[in-house]
Amino acid sequence: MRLYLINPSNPLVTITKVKESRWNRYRVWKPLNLMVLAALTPPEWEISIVDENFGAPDYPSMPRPDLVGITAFTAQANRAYEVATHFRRLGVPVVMGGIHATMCPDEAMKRVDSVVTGEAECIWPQVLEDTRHGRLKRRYDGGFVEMNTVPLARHDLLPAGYAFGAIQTTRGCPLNCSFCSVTAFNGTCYRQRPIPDVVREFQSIREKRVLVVDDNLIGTRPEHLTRAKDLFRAMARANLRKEWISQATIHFADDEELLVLAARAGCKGVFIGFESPAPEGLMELGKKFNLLKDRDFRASVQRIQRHNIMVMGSFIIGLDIDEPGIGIRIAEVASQYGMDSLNVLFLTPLPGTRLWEQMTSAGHIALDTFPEDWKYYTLTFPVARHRHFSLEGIIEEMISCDRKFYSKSRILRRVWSNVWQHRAPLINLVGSLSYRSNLGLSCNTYADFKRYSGNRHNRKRE
Ligand code: B12
Ligand code: SF4
Repeated sequence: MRLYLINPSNPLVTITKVKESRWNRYRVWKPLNLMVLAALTPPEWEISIVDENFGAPDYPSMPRPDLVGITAFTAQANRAYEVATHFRRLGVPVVMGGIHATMCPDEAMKRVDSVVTGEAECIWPQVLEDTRHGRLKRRYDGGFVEMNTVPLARHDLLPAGYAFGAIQTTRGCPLNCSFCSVTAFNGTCYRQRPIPDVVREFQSIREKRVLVVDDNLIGTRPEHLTRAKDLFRAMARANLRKEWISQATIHFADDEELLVLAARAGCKGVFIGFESPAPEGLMELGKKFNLLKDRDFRASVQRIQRHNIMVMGSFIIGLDIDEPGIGIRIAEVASQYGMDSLNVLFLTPLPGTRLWEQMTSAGHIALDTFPEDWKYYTLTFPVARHRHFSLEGIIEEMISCDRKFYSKSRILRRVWSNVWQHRAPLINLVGSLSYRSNLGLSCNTYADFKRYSGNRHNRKRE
């Protein structure tokens, strides 16, 4: 039995434009979900994982599979349906799972043979068994699984050539920020994998550098912090010789012992969602926990960096409280905080989030012809109408922000301080060059986007 597991690409995502900018190839991340599905698949299946981010293969010239499994973020949904159509024409059953299928199962069911919602660990073996017996159901629900059922992913199945390996140690987040899908998708309960599983899986990763994909590595409660420390101790004891980056909240800065242990375990960087330079912005996004009284963000960033850990911050543009000039303001604030890198995204209503509910009921979504418009839900296009900005205005804010933060002089200054403070200067340099070279690409893509969507943005918001 032959199984293809496919990660569809979205050509609008700049990191997939490897030909246009060679720096991007270092930013193509492994599709961990497909490596997990492969690990759940019994040995009678011959598995090929296809990651279209390195270029779509010539499917007609490939041997006919018995089953195709496709994953998709919302932004990949269109391409997922194209690939599904190809295989269904050949009579090959297609199963779709992952976040988009979970949030929009009815849409997906019209375009594939079977939809798996939720997490796959307990349900995937049944899907395969049903396929073997020709009784594939239209829909399965995997729900939220116990973390000791998460297998060691099949890291051996993807070719070399990725800059980073990938691993997951926790799922779920109780904080439910308005724009984020994680709480709706992985639940409010913060679930942790057994530490020995994580250590064993780390040992099976061949890349020296690893992305720990957890949404919130340290959780929210004292017992979560204790577990994170235990994990870091176990990783250091195992002498993994890996350098890894992950995502956490700003509270990562608040516990000196945690920072010492993380650095010892190989932590080289954390992505932190700062989201807005204004407290009112954090309130609007429901990210109140960033509002710790008297929080000095610059001092927090420095506390993390003292352990040779980079701080890669993200902000959102297009909140109701944002006014013209917000782009430059974010670039300035990010520099004041001393962040090593900056990722700014447009406020985007993703299906299943609280923001989606708010914006659909208020009629603020401009790009709402689905599934066609999903390809613009990369968070790098303004798909909604924003209170204080025209379409052109908000794009200008984004461009001015990136130009300011990624100017040559600022990049040099940051990389120099990384060298001086022993904080992964190479990762910072490659990331910055990739951002900088994508600025030109983004401007062309924005021009196409304005032509595509212009009229739909013109309707005024109250
Ligand atoms: C790592 C990651 C990335 C990596 C991508 C890695 C990859 N897969 O290629 C990078 C950094 C590149 C990335 C980019 C983006 N990401 Co991202 N990312 C994540 C993150 C943090 C973890 C995903 C992961 O690996 N999880 C571990 C695996 C094991 O879990 P899983 O994917 O959920 O898979 C399980 C089930 O879903 C299911 N399943 C999945 N696929 C399939 C397929 C079949 C056939 C079946 C049966 C089951 C199944 O089984 C798996 C095991 O239980 C998630 C947050 C999250 N909690 O999901 C956000 C998340 C998926 N990203 C998100 C977004 C928005 C993006 C971007 C569009 C925007 C951005 N700038 O961040 C880009 C665009 C990417 C693109 N190419 O289009 C959103 C997606 C929301 C949505 N509705 O699409 C999420 C949920 C974060 C959020 N805050 O809301 N991302
Ligand atoms: S943005 Fe981060 S903290 Fe907020 S709900 Fe999502 S994962 Fe949790």
